[in-house]
Amino acid sequence: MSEAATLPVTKAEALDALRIIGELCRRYQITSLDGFRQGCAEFAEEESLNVAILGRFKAGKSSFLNHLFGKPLLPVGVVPVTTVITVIEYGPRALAEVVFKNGRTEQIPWERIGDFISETENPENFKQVERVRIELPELERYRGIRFVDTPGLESVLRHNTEASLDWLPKVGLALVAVGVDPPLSQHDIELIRNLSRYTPNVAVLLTKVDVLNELERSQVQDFVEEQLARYWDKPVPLFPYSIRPGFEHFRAGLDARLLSQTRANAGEHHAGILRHKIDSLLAECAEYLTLALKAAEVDDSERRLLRQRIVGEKEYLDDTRQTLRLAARHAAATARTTFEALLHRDELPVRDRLIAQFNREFPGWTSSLATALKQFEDWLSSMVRSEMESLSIHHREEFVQPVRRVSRQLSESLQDFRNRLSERSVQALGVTLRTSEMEFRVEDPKSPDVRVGKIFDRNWELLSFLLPMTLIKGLVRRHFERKVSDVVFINLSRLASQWEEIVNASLSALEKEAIQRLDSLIATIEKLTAAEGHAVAAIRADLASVGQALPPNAT
Ligand SMILES: Nc1nc2c(ncn2[C@@H]2O[C@H](COP(=O)(O)OP(=O)(O)OP(=O)(O)O)[C@@H](O)[C@H]2O)c(=O)[nH]1
Ligand SMILES: [Mg+2]
Repeated sequence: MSEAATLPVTKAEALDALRIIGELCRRYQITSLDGFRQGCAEFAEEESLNVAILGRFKAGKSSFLNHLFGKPLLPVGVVPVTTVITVIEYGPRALAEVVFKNGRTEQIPWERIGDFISETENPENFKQVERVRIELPELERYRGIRFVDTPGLESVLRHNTEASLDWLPKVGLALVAVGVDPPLSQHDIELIRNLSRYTPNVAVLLTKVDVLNELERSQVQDFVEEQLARYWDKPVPLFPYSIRPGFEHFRAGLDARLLSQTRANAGEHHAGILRHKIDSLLAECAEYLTLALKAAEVDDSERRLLRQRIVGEKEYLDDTRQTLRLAARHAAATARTTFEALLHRDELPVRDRLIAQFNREFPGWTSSLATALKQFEDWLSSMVRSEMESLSIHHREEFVQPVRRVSRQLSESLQDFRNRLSERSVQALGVTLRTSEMEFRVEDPKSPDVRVGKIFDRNWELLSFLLPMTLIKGLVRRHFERKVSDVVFINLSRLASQWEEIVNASLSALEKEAIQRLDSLIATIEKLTAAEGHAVAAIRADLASVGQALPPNAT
């Protein structure tokens, strides 16, 4: 897995092959390969080779890079930290640049990158950062390779996992960070399997080995090597590592055995990886065409039946669509009551806090009722706004939770559908269809701009000039206190409804996208299985063109 086992391709050859696959995908409506095709095209254009550090959250990925660079560049910590893809490479002068999802870029001092990369400063990537790019002159020795720090997988923070998995098609060399405790999980194995679709160069970085004594270390190393050998024929190189003093020889070993070689042969590696990616893509494209070919070869009378056997009866498809719709709509229907119940728990504490504060402020509002009214209105409006804003931030995770849950449910339902489709295709025609569901791209809901409603109706103002404050102070205080309670209640409802509106818009976008994906997948299979006998020759020619899209391999 470490060596590129295939003949490298040039950029021009790769782009030619991608053009052929693109044309076939358009003709046969194969939309499932869009993400992979785009990843390959971007990789073909890259000048440098990406060395990506991937793996479970808290495995020590960012710490490893800081240690390698000898500089506390990336934020690290005991809770999930990295929330944004960060690309670090050599540049003639120090530079840090934030690239936002809308394409805007902003240069920042490198000491401020934590404001964009870390989960505490940029929770759930609400700043909508696509990636952060850093150039450092001291990385001259790694010129030609580009390090990529990725958000940790498998934590409860799903957006982090999604950001990393979405990035996989662009991977060059992958270093999978595995902490010694636990040493290698099923998820790590799945990650390596998934990565092998995109690169032949995967290595394991066994982190935090300082917490073990020498005997334990060699036991863990043997265990990890044995496990990896169970899954892959070719050895996956293993690099023990520690950032603690006394373990510098591990850095030197990694540098000599992996990074320096990679750097010296970056161009060759790049070409080998590109070949690997395009070979995988061609193989997957060929599966679709083989399905079309087998369908075209059966009798016309059997074809309809065959399509049904693969795609399923109409009722089954309607049920699948209905399941997707219901998941989104059920969450939408219950959002308001859930949010109100959630905020109801804050009503008393907020009210008590404001009334206590009010009782401290009120004695100072002495001049006239008109002024007291104005002072009260300004004070209450600003206090309520700040309370609502902090509640909105504090409960954000709970407000957006239905969106995350539904996104996961829809993804799982669609992946189940794809798996069944592949099983049915194997049963009917002996052809597998390797399709995997891309994560949903619906943007995270943004927090609302908290609005506070009008505090008073204007009748009070008419009275306010007539009544001297000293006479009515007690009355006014009681009235104001009641007003505080009412305003808190009304604005909690308003906040619930603002979040409901935002969350429901996201849920409805998710529902729409899920149905579109299902329909587009069905359309692909229907198109493929509708191929008739007279199309056999053309499909064979297309399959041959897939086989010849790249110059032949040595192996
Ligand atoms: N003992 C020991 N602790 C380490 C080592 N490397 C990292 N750690 C600790 O492991 C914790 C996680 O480190 P990070 O570098 O933030 O891990 P990460 O994989 O980047 O985490 P995410 O960005 O959240 O996915 C921190 O508390 C580090 O101090 C090591 O070599 N030895
Ligand atoms: Mg990190």
